[in-house]
Amino acid sequence: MTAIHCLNGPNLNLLGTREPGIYGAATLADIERDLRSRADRLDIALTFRQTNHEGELVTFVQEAGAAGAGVLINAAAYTHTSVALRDAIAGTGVTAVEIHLSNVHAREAFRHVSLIAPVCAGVIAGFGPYSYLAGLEALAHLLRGRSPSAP
Ligand code: CA2
Repeated sequence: MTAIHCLNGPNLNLLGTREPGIYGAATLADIERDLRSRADRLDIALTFRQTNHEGELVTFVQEAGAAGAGVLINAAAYTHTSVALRDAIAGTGVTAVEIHLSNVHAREAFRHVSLIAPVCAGVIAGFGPYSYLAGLEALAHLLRGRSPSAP
């Protein structure tokens, strides 16, 4: 069975409580529920996690690698700053898709830079919670294409 770990970085636990103009009204629990339902339909084993700590996010990536799972990641602010996260994705060899709720390229210049994009298979940004669903579909497509049991 295809396994995907959806990893969420700092402050995403606040979704739906503040800044609805940028991030919308959905909470992270709403996003998890919809993602889980899509994952069930696609026969994907989904693990969903959030942390406010950089080192813990690194550990989550390592755990996904050890489990042979793909990584769907909204690293939030660590996207733009974390060499450790980039090294974890590259070093574990996980297949990762970077996602963002907002269109980071239409925002401040510091959000235009992603340290993890070069070590991810692709990036989806700007579609609100739908970025998670699109990212799941794209990652499943990649993982199944690379699996010996894929049709
Ligand atoms: O658009 C995205 O998904 C981001 O990853 C969200 C991050 C931001 O640093 C990235 O540049 C783009 C911020 C997540 C913080 O979310 C909050 C939600 C409600 C209230 C405050 C922060």
